Amino acid sequence: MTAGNRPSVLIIGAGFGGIGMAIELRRNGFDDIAILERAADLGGVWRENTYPGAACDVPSPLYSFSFEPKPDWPQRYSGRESIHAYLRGVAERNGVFDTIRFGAEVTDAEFDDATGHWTVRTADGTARTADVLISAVGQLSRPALPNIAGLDTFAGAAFHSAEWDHSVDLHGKRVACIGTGASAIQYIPEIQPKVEQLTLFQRTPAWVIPKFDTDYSPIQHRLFARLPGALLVERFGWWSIAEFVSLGLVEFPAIARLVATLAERHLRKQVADPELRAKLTPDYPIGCKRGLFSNDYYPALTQPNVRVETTAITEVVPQGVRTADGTVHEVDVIIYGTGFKGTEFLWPMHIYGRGGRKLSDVWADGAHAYYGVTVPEFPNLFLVYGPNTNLGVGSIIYMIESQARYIRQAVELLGRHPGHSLEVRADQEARFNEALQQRLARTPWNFCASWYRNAAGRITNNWPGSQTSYRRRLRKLDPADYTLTPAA
Ligand code: N01
Repeated sequence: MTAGNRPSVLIIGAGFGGIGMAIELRRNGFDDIAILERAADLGGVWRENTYPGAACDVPSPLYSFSFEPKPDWPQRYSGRESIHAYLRGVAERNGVFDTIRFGAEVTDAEFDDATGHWTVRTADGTARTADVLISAVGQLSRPALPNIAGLDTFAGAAFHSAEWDHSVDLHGKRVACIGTGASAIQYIPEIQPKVEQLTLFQRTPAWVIPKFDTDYSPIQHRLFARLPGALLVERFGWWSIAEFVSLGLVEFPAIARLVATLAERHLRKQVADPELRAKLTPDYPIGCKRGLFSNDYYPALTQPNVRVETTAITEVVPQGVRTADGTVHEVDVIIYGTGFKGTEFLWPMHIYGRGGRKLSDVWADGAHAYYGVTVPEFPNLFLVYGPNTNLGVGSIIYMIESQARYIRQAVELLGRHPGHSLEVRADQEARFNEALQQRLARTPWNFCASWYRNAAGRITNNWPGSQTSYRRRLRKLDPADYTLTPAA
C-alpha cells in the first residue's frame, strides 16, 4: 500500500479499457499506476485492425468517452485512424500516457495470500508487484483461424483480417474471403474494385442494416465546438436509439422484428438477383449474431467479379479452397475474416488466485464474473470488459466507463482497509450468475453459433440488457457484496 493508503495498481492493456481505467483512478488521486502493454503503441483493436475500410459501426459521438467529447469527428462512423488518434490524445491530455510500459506482455500473475499482493510477470522475465491487478485485455484481441484442414498447405498469400498483410498487392488477384462478420463487410467493398475475382465463402448470411452515415461539415465542427450541447444532443440521440433497440433483445421482440424489416428492405433494395438475394437472406432471428451496418456491402456482392459461394469448405489445398461438391476454387490470396477467440477470456495469461487457484480452471465451463468485473477467490483482481459485458447494441466505451467507476470504488474501499484484500462473496456471485443465465436463456443469442457463446453453447460474452441497465447496477459498490481479509 503506497502513501496515504492509496493502493498500487497494475493494469494490463492500453486499449480503451486500460486507458479509461487509468484515467478514472488518476482523477481520483491514485498515482501509483502502471499500464502493461504488449505492443509498442496503445490502441488495442484500433491499433491491430488495419484492414482496408476499418471503422467503427457505432456512431463516434457515442463511441467516445463522456468526459472527452470530440467536436471534430470527420464522420459519424469514424475510421480507425481517427479513433486511434483520439485515444492517444485522451491518454496524453489526461496524464496517463506516461504510465504505459510498452513491450510488456503479461504471461502470468499470482496472488500472494501472505502479503495480499499480486506478482505479475512479463515475457521478458520482469516481475512487478502491486496491491491491485486490473485486466483490460478486451474480448477480441486474439485472432482465430478457422478449423479447416490444410490451411498450411496453401501456396499463395494468406492472412487474418486482424493481421492484414499490406505487402500483398491485391490488384488483379483472385481472392478468397472466408467469413461474413463485421470485419469482412467493411473490407470486402474496399478490395472488390481492385481484385480480378473475389470468391466470398459464406457459411451464414448476416443481417445487414442501413448505415445512416454522414461526413460532418466544417460548419458542424464549429457548431459542436462552440455549442457543446449540440454534440451532446447527437450523443443522446444515438444513446436513445441503442436503448430502444436493446429492449428488443428480451422485453419487446416487436422492436427486433421492426429492425429485421428494415434489414429485409435494405437487401431487397440493394440486391435485384433473386438467387443472390436468397443466398444472402438469414434464416435465424436478428440479433442472434451481431447486427451489421453497411451501405456498400451488398452492392459490392452484386459486381460481376464477385461470387458468393455457400457450399461448405472441406479443405484448403495448395491451389485454393476445396468445397464439399469437390470443386477446387483456385485463388492467389486467402483472407480469413474468421473472428477472434472471444470466449477465451484473459487467454493465454496464467492467473493464480487465492491458494494457487487457476482462473482457467475456475472458468473451465465458461467464464463468469460478478457483473463481469470480479471473481471469487481472486482478491484484488478486477476485469474491464470481462465476461457478459459485451453489448448486442450500444457503445462498449459506455460500459467501460461504468466498470471503471465501479472498480475505482473497490480500490478506494481497499485503501480504507490497509493490509486487507478484497474479494467478492462466492454466494453473491453465484446468485448473480444464476439470474443472469435465466435472462440469457430468453435472448436471441441462443438460436445460432457466434463468438458470444463457447463450445458448450454457454453465452459468456454478452450482457442481456441495455448499457444503461448495466450502469445503474454498477453505480454504487455495496461493501456487503465483498469480504475483506487481513493478509496472513
Ligand atoms: O468476426 P465474426 P469479425 N468456415 O466472429 C466465419 C467486432 N468488430 O472479425 O457465422 C467458414 O463476427 C463465420 O461464419 P459463421 C464486433 O463485435 C467491430 O467479423 O460462424 N466460415 C463468420 O461469418 C464483431 O462481432 C467492428 O457461420 C467461418 C466469420 O467467419 C467482432 O469484432 C468492426 C469459419 C467470423 O465473424 C468480430 O467480427 C469489426 C469456417 N470454418 C469487428 N469459421 C466495429 O465496427 C468462422 N467463419 C465496432
